[in-house]
Formats: sequence, structure tokens, C-alpha cells
Amino acid sequence: MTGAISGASEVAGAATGTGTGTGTGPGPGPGPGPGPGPDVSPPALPPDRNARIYVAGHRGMVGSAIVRRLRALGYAHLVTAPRAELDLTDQAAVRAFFAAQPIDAVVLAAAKVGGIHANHTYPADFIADNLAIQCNVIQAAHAAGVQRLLFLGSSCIYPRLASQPMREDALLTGPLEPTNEPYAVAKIAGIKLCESHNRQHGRDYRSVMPTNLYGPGDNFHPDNRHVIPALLRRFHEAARAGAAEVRVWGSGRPMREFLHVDDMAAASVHVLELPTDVYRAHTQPMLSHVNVGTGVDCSIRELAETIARVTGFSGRLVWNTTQPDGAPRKLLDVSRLAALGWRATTPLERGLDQTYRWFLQHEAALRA
Ligand code: GFB
Repeated sequence: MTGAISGASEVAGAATGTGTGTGTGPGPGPGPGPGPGPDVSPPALPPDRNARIYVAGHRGMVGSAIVRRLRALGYAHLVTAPRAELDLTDQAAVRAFFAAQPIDAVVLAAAKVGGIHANHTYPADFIADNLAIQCNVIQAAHAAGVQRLLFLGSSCIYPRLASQPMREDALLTGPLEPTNEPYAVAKIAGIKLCESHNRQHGRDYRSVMPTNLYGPGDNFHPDNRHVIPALLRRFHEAARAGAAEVRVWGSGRPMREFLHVDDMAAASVHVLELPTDVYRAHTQPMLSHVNVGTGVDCSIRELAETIARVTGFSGRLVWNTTQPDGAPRKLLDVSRLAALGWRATTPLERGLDQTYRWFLQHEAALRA
């Protein structure tokens, strides 16, 4: 834990928008008020483009996509801090960071994430790091008087055998998938921490639960990645080597829904910008999270066949059934988000093709 807080940087956006200014004001939260800082301009809430938004996790796949999206929309005052300068598992450092500058809204995209193997191998890290990051950021935001926050979770919060597609009210209705239970418990705790601040302090802390994400900036490293970067890389290397076969984990039967990270960023900003009364009208105080997905899924076998096409691999697929399948199916019901006015737009094959091109452009750096 470094405790250093010097790394806060304001990312200048395009600053074209003036904001539509539905801002609901800082609300009734009895927190101690905004921390001291040189800028004493009044709080601004998204969609006001003057809002000072701290994006936690801005170097990750999702956080960086959210920064791109916010900048494209003209948000001029984005606050970020690299991990080397702000350790989000360090409670004192996070509190000091919030106290050192004015922040109007927070997007909490920082998390320890990984695929089925990583979750299964490092369960203590997945639960402890995520609980610490969430608790530190959400508590410090509240203490600094931040009225609006968006917490990012995961579709693995739902029971392993939840009926499909999974509605938000499936939360806490049954046992979780064992391979990622510790991570899921941390994410459920994050939702409940947000809801508890809303109920106790009148905050406006929202949660979005994405399905499996992929896209530029994904983790293509050899271990611990998710299925899409794993297979893009494996099939690419097999195609280049002229290999006759590629081994794929599990039975190929599990069903998964995949969302392009730019769609996730657009959905996140959409939810962040909703007026408070609209968000509240579509959620409940103790069931406040919103699913983010495409509403369409495919089998891992179909995914592997699509990735073979995208990468130009024409050999055989061999199923390595010594590796776990994980949850049999994880399709989200996205009607709550649709009612809030947002739908995904990137078809899977187009998104895979674009992600593969990004991988090819960055292959040398990823190997280094
Ligand atoms: O992407 P993945 O690890 O996520 O695996 P989960 C999805 C499916 O792809 C599983 C299969 O059935 C895997 O067995 N698969 C096939 C592979 N080949 C591979 C491969 O080479 N690598 C990987 N990783 N999978 C994670 C959770 O579960 O999903 C996290 O553990 C998080 O908590 C994340 O929620 C979104 O959907 O199984």
C-alpha cells in the first residue's frame, strides 16, 4: 500500500457541451460536505458537462472506455489517478485523495477481474481486493459529500441456476456459481453499500451489472484472462503456425452473452446521466441495480467457431473437458435498461473483428 495521493490528474475533455442541466443538486445527504480544494465552484451533476467526475479504474478495459465516452460527450473535468500513485485498497490514501480536490460524481470501474481460472485460483484476492476497493471509494465519496456515484458489478451476482434471462430481482434467491462466488459476494456487497447510503443518507448511488465484456484494452496475457481474449490469441497463434487443432476449455455447451466494452461505456454514461427521479422510478431502494447486456447469447462452441472465422483458423477444435464450464448459462434480462432508454448496438461478430484488429495492432506491446 503506497498511500501516495499525488497522482490526481484532470483530463481535459473536448469541452464542447454546455450540459442540459437537469442537475438535481447535491441532495439531502448529511455528509460532512465537499472536501477542501482550490476550486470552490458549486457542484455539477451529469449531464452537466462541468461535472467533475472521478473515474476509478481509468486504465482498465471498462474504465478507459468510459473515459473515452465521457470525453467524446464533452465532459471537461475528468479526474483520474494511476494505480502507482493511488492504491485504492489503502483506505487512508483514498480518503485523502477525495479530500484534496472537489469531485461531483464518481464512476467506480476499478476492480480485480479475471476469467474462470483466475477466479478459481485466487479467491481470497478476488473477494478481499474488491471489498476493499469498493468500501474505500464509496465511503470516501460519501464522506467528501459526493452525491452521485455509479458502481460497476457483474452478471455473476445472480444464482448459478437463476431462471433465464436473469432479471434484477433474481438477486439473492439462490446459491452462486462456485468458481466465482467470492467475487460475486464482493459485487453484491457493493450494490448493498450503495443502496444503504441512499437509504440512510439520501445519496444517489447507482449500480450497473454488465454481462461478460470484451473489446479493445482487454487482458490478452497468457493466464487468467476471459474466454474471448484467450481464444482470439490462441486461434491467432494457431492460424499463424498452421496448427491442425486448437484446444478450448470445457464442453463448449455453456451459454454466454457478450457485450462490447464501448456499448458498456455508453450504457454506463447513460445511467449516470439519468435524472434522479427517473432512476428511482425504475428501481427500488433495495433492488436498485440495472442489468447491462445485449439480450442475446451463444454457446462457447459457437463463439469458438466465430473466432476461428475472424482469425482465419481452419483446423479442428478439441474440447479440454478437464477445465471447468462454470455457470451453464448467464443471459441477462435487459428490459429495465431498455425502459430507461438504452440498447446495445454492436453485433458480436463485428465486435470480435474490431477487437481482433486492435489485438493485431498491439500484439508486440502485449507480448512485452
Ligand atoms: O470468460 P470466462 O472465464 O468467464 O469463461 P465466466 C467463459 C466460458 O468459456 C467457460 C470457456 O465455460 C470456460 O470454460 N472457455 C473455453 C474458456 N476456453 C477458454 C479459455 O481459454 N479461457 C477461458 N477463460 N474460458 C467469469 C467469472 O466467468 O466471468 C468472473 O469467473 C466474471 O467472475 C466474468 O463474472 C465476467 O463467464 O465463466
